Amino acid sequence: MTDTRTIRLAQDGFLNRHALGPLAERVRVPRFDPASLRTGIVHLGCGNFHRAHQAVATQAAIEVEGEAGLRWGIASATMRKPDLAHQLARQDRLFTVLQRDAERTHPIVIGSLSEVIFARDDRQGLAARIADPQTAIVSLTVTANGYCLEPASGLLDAAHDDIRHDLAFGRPGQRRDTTELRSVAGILTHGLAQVRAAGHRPPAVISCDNLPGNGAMLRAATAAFAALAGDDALAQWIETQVPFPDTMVDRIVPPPSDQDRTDAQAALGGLRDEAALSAEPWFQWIITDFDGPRPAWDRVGALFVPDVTPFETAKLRMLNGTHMLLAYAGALAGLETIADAARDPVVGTLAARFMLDEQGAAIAFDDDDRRRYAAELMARFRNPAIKHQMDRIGRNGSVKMASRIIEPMRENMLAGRPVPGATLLIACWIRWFTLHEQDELDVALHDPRIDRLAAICRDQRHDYHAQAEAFLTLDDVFGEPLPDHERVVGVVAALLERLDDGDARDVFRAFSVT
Ligand code: CS2
Repeated sequence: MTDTRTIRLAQDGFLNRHALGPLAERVRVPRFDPASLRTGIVHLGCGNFHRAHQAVATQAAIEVEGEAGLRWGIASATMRKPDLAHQLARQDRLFTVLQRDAERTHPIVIGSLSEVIFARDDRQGLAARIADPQTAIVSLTVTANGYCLEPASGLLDAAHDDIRHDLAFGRPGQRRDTTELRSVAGILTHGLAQVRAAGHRPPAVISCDNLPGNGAMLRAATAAFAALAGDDALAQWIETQVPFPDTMVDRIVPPPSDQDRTDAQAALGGLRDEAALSAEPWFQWIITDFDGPRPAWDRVGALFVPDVTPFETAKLRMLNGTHMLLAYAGALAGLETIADAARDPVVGTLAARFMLDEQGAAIAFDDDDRRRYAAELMARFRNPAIKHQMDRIGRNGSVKMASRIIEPMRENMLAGRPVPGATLLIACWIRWFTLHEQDELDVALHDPRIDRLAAICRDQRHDYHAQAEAFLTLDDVFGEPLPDHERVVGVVAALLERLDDGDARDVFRAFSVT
């Protein structure tokens, strides 16, 4: 029996490292002493996904390596969440991941963070941390939006406020105090400039965000920043000397809830964990093989391959793209979570068909693999223990649309395949802005282009054709016009009218009957 009194004696009643000994009897804890970790990884974006994905895999990798693994502690930085950084510090950087499915919840305490940093309070500065010779890896989870790219082209958006701010900051590598830097490209460039000046081996920079060719894209963005900052030699060194492997990352991690905190407290014998979060059991991490030291991730489920592209394309289109349809259509049908939508006979059927027939149509998998992957994905979406709200998955649609929806849609059209699901998805997305504009949307709507997009719906209030035309010609979002542009505009306009006139479910039903 665990002595819960011993556990409760712990500081403030929060999870902390002195409690790990007694806790080991009731819950899975790190099999090393977190206080003995040294930092080998600097992570930008200490969000939920990072904590339930790379932090978990790194913990397992440290465990299999034993003593040698202790060099792989993660210094994890948040740019926007001081409260999370303070709370994690209060808990000795420990937190619980509750792995959940319909049958059971499996808690595991994670202790692989050697430091937690709130970027703006950090005296050392992220660029200097990147330049530390002990830093062998810089990883990132900043969301697609966090890279300051133009969505349709995937190139650095030089007009973005944060990029302009960082370009005005001074020549990369020359200023020591870099805490004012705001953008990923700025922080990386300044850090890498210091590495180059010191003559050290550069760290591998590993993007773990859902973007096609995420490594190549980040390399190009960082080199572009260096060139814009006037240092062509640095740009070229970044292009040729710094490894930027592509990755495919996959684990569904909803925002933490009260239920997570309550369940963690029960699992921890009464200790509180304000940083607890839940995740599905599925874990996947596929990384382009690169030169250079790394934790033993390959021994704990990560896969190093010569080319990530087929996995990444399948995941982005079939998982992330279908996620968007479930969110946009599901919310219009009055459903609350992604699991509700995936389980719904009308919306779920529509999504499954869209995933297989449209999003999966051009994937380099054979038919059996494609079907198996699609069935697994739908089963994961239906996991009732993962309560993912529509606004989380629907947010930043203008950033996600190009790679997840428009690219496969364009390929399907060029190959003569029908695209009813993609057209419906676009109509549902536009409808979110119309309803938002009329104060009738039941979910929160976040998008960096919200003002521009909502204005279209306001200005063209009942002219569905004009709305569809204005959205579909946003070239920073959609790129080149679609092959059959006029016809698509007509179909989207007709759908908008039907969505406005009647019950969204009736509109969707027409798409889900065989
Ligand atoms: C989601 C992803 O928010 C989104 O865009 O589609 O966060 C998704 O849950 C993960 O990529 C799953 O690996």
